[in-house]
Amino acid sequence: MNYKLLLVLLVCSCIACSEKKIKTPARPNILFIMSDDHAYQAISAYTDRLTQTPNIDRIAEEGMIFSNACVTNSICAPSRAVILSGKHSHLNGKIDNIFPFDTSQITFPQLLQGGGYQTAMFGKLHFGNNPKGFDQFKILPGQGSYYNPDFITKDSGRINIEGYTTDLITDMTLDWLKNDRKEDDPFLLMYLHKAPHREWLPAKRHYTEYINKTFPEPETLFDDYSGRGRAAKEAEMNLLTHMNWAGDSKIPPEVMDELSIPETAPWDKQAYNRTLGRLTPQQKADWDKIYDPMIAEFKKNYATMSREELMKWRYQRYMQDYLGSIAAVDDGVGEVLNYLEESGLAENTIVVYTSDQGFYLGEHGWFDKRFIYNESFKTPLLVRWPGVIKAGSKNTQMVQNLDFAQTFLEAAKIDAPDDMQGESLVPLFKGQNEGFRDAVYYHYYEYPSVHMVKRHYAFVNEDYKLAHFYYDVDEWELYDRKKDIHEMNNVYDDPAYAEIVIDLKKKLEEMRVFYKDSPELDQEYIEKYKTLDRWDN
Ligand code: SGN
Ligand code: CA
Repeated sequence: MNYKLLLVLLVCSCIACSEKKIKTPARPNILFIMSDDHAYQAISAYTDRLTQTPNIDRIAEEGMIFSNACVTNSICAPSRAVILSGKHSHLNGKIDNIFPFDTSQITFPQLLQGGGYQTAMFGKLHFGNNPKGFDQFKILPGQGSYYNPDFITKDSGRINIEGYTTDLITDMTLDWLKNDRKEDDPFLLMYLHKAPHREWLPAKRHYTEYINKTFPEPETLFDDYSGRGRAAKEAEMNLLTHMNWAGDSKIPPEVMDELSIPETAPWDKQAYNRTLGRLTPQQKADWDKIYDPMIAEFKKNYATMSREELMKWRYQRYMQDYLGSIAAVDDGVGEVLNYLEESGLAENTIVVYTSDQGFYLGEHGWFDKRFIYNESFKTPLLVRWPGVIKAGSKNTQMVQNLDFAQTFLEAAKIDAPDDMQGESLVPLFKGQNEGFRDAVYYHYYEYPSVHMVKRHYAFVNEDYKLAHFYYDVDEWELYDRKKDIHEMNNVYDDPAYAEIVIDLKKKLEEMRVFYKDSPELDQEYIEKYKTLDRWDN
């Protein structure tokens, strides 16, 4: 080989080398997967009591599962605002589902975009306006629909697509990864499911399996709320008395009339027509084929069913559709994870699976969320980051949705603004837990509203939960988390806890000051809420 040829070969291989380098970005990609109302009780990586989610579980098997992840305000749009802004609701201003998000404030996707990330969002946002900081987005208007949904798109305005929403959001996500993503820049991809939000319509491929299943009941299904204050007693989220017969349990309005079943809410029948009314004739025929036998059976038995039997029946019906809706989410997560692997992207991609909050799956006789009690306060969190997180690790720290912004900014090597209020989880990913917070702050506002969960703020550490319910009550609740895992007994007035109450009240006050919350702000938000002539979400 002569020298000239050798030189040419060397130069060529150097170019190839540097090209290869450019193609593997030093900063990680971020795939943020969030579903809506997905309870940790319905992820088999947490418990396989109710269902199997093999694909979501893969993230924990190859990464880290957080058993004490929680939210700051257990409701949809406020949770999303906390995630994007890295600030508590009282500072980012999105305290409820009603008033729109203030888009003049900085969110972490804007910072990533400005810092060289490609950004895309597909699915549910629920802000009342479009997201800033995204190169591409297709979002559902408001709550979105399970079938044949409308999407608000960045490029083509409002469009309607025929199909099952969970699958459509997965397809959009895959399509962006395969066809729109530029190879050389790291990305932030937000893949946001509407499922398993009410009214829980599964995909056709899952109808038969789930409608024929029977699920174990929670221990507290028949809770009478006697150990707690007015907030739990007056909430409207009981499976028997507040869940819609038509909209939720899928008993058609004409069958309700035939059986003289009154609507549980004034929009009970309307909810059925709104959701199932969207199906094409073929989709409706497919639905009826599987749901009709269930309805016929119910018609036969209804007159002789006791309240207890009806409660049990409603729980099963609820779980069949709720868990059935999750099955398609799990399928979609599997498809996206597979693509990351096939394409070689998995190596340098942080994958997060979480929900905008937890959900009651019959615990305390409830569905929905909002409360500080465990099932809605906690949220699933599973994170995979090859090379940083050890496969199969478990973390018990009290992490919050407040922490995502600073976590992603640290991973992307971009400075977080000083006024963000979370803590980066990157050290936790590396197994370094020292110095992480040992208590969290919580504040729920949307009242009076659907489900009638009263306003409350709270201090929570590993051992206790102290909550103050206010506005039309002035009640305190204290739960001993180690002794009363189901939170059935408020021990605030128990003399044995007198010292603890004094100590925790002080801590709660300090925490309110630390996070810049105050009675004045509480009042300001109450006054703002009063300007509404109706609440709507
Ligand atoms: C709708 C639901 C409620 C739910 C809120 C908020 N009713 O109003 O059950 O609590 O959304 O949910 S429905 O009959 O319209 O489905 S959130 O996830 O967006 O906060
Ligand atoms: Ca939600």
